[in-house]
Amino acid sequence: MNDSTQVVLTTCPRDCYDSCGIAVVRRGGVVSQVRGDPAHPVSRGTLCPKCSLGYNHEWRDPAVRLTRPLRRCGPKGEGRYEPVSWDAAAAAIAERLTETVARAGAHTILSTHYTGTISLLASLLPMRFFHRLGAAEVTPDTICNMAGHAALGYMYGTSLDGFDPRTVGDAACILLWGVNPAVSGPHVFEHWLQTAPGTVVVVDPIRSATARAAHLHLQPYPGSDAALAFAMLHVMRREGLLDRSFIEAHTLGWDELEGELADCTPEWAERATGVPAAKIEQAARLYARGPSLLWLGQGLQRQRHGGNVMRACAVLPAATGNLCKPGAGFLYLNWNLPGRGIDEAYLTAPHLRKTAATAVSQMDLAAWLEDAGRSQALFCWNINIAASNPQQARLRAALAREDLFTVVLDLFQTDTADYADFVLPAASFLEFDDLVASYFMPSLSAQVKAMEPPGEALPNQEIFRRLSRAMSYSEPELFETDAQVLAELMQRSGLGRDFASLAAVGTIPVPAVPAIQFDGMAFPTPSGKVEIASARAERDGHPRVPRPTVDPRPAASRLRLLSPASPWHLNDSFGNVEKAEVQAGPASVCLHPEDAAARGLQDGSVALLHNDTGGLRLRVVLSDDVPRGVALTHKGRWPRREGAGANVNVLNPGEKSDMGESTCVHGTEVTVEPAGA
Ligand SMILES: Nc1nc2c(c(=O)[nH]1)N[C@H]1C(S)=C(S)[C@@H](COP(=O)(O)OP(=O)(O)OC[C@H]3O[C@@H](n4cnc5c(=O)[nH]c(N)nc54)[C@H](O)[C@@H]3O)O[C@H]1N2
Ligand SMILES: Nc1nc2c(c(=O)[nH]1)N[C@H]1C(S)=C(S)[C@@H](COP(=O)(O)OP(=O)(O)OC[C@H]3O[C@@H](n4cnc5c(=O)[nH]c(N)nc54)[C@H](O)[C@@H]3O)O[C@H]1N2
Ligand SMILES: [Mo]
Repeated sequence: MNDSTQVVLTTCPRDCYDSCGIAVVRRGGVVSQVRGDPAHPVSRGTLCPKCSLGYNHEWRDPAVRLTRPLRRCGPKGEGRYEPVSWDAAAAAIAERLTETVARAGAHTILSTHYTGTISLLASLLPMRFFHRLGAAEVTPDTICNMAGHAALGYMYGTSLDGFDPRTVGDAACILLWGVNPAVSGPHVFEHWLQTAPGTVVVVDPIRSATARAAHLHLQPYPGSDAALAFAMLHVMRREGLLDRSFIEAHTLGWDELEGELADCTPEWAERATGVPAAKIEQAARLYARGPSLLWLGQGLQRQRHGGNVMRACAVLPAATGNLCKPGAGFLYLNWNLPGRGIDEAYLTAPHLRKTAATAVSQMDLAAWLEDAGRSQALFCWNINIAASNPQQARLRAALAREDLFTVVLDLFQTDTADYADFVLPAASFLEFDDLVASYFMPSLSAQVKAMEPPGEALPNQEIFRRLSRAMSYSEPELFETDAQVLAELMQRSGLGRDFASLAAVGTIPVPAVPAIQFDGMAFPTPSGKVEIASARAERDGHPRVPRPTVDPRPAASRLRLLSPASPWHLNDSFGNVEKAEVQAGPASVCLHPEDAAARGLQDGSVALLHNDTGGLRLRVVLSDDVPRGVALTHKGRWPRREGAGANVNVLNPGEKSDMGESTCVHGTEVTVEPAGA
């Protein structure tokens, strides 16, 4: 018997700013523990509690995981299934798809997917199959961050090339706007932000854990950030803190915005945003003096005018010359894959698509799925729409359509899987080789197989190879093995390494030395300048320049409901991890004591939250971490594990923000009252 100890270095591919290095300990050939890699610069030997619980329990428990392909044998939504062989499942799915293409057209087959894993093969290689099929694509980012991408695209030409976090030592000020890394990137928070020498300023309506640890916290009412940004610009202009020569040389349209600033005094902004004028002045001075880093959160842009908010905030670096030098710049997502040597087009093979792609916003998914003319079949992979998408009740009713042929790939029997005609068991990141590109740190990491998948589970990409074979497709791109793709990717990357040599070290920095964002003042916009005024935005029906917008506050009886990231969940992953569930406690809503008292609610009472979209009972927690007028709960619970069979998205109307057909979930409004009323 082999009782030796072996450590496999791998990488966490959850949708998180951290992308932690992991050490998988194997004893006697069996995985005994999944923990942080002590040598990894981000995780430094510990995993966050949620991943540690998940990866050491449910994720490695064959009794909890999906292990065999399943065929539905009861009504949709009920979750009754019988195991079938991979061959039988693939043949039946292929037959139905072929028939659907012939009868209704491939555009009636919808593919919805997101970031259940962000590893490159498991998240991108299946695109080859869907391009070949000609399926409609549910635009992935519309559930998360598309408004911000659109906004930064207008102004800077890209949203994917942020500041290099390794230059933080040069930053005198770090401004975090609508991002809460203490929760959404706990290791980045601990090992990057908390050790940074600069002054930390946080803008968040909630006194979040990140805000509590900051030197200065500005607490605007949700959806009022554009006004706050304009007031900061007003102060900078009044006090001569603008970088006129940078503005002159490298921006377009400043004069169209400047006229607007006169009225945007700190006193005006105090009334509009709730932030004291003195704090606005303090933040403006700190940031303008610089060098300053600006981290624009994904939470920030999930508002009705989220695109405009992002544009307004993104004026700050250009107006103060906090760009193109160490310790300066802004970051949304560092997700420029080609910039890291990854040939994205090779991975996804868009040339396999022969007809124009139909694009569907996640905000419209329920409407599409209830319309048989627009949807005959649905693939869900790397996403749990019955938990994370808006209009939860309407979406579930649509998913229950008997004639909507549905295939779900997941590790677990989720709420979404309960509506599938076929549930296909996916392998977890511990069970196959892949690559991970962090969207915060500029790095490339190996995901290394540490154990066999349970039962007959397979990596996403192998599942689609099997479906390609069953469809009798012949394009060689559809059949390249993982080993071939990894070898080709590494070879094309120009990094001078193969997969094995990357796996030996786990993570490498790419580029090797810290980079300067927009080095050489090269902005990939049509003019080559920072387009504060954007003709492209105007053509798309938006204002030419950002505006000092303030979203109207809810009517007196209503509250704004924010539902950001929870420390015990990673989106809807870990919603079924029992020990995390215990730590998270029952679903709750945080209210300001005065808002609670005005509604006859106390700490521990049960409140009914409702609006035109739905209703949900939550336990009340009182806290002045939330301002008056705002209610706070968290995303990430599995509807099936809640008493009412629903989570917060039963309240989410699925309205679109101003740009990118994207979510404005943090703009949701609810009436809150005692549950008995
Ligand atoms: N109310 C509210 N709702 C929100 C948000 C919010 O702030 N508030 N945030 C939104 C945001 S930002 C996002 S990104 C979405 C995310 O929401 P989801 O996409 O639903 O969440 P995830 O947990 O990332 O992943 C979905 C599924 O992927 C599965 N998975 C993991 N690895 C693999 C794999 O290798 N293969 C396959 N096939 N499946 C795998 C997991 O088991 C999980 O069930 O939620 C959105 N919903
Ligand atoms: N533990 C954990 N980590 C996660 C996730 C998770 O679910 N759990 N999800 C992952 C995913 S998919 C994503 S997209 C990221 C998201 O991570 P973040 O970018 O941090 O986004 P959120 O958690 O949605 O919200 C961050 C903060 O924005 C604030 N906010 C809401 N509305 C406004 C507003 O109008 N103005 C301002 N200034 N602030 C506002 C919220 O109060 C919240 O504290 O996190 C990733 N990491
Ligand atoms: Mo997200």
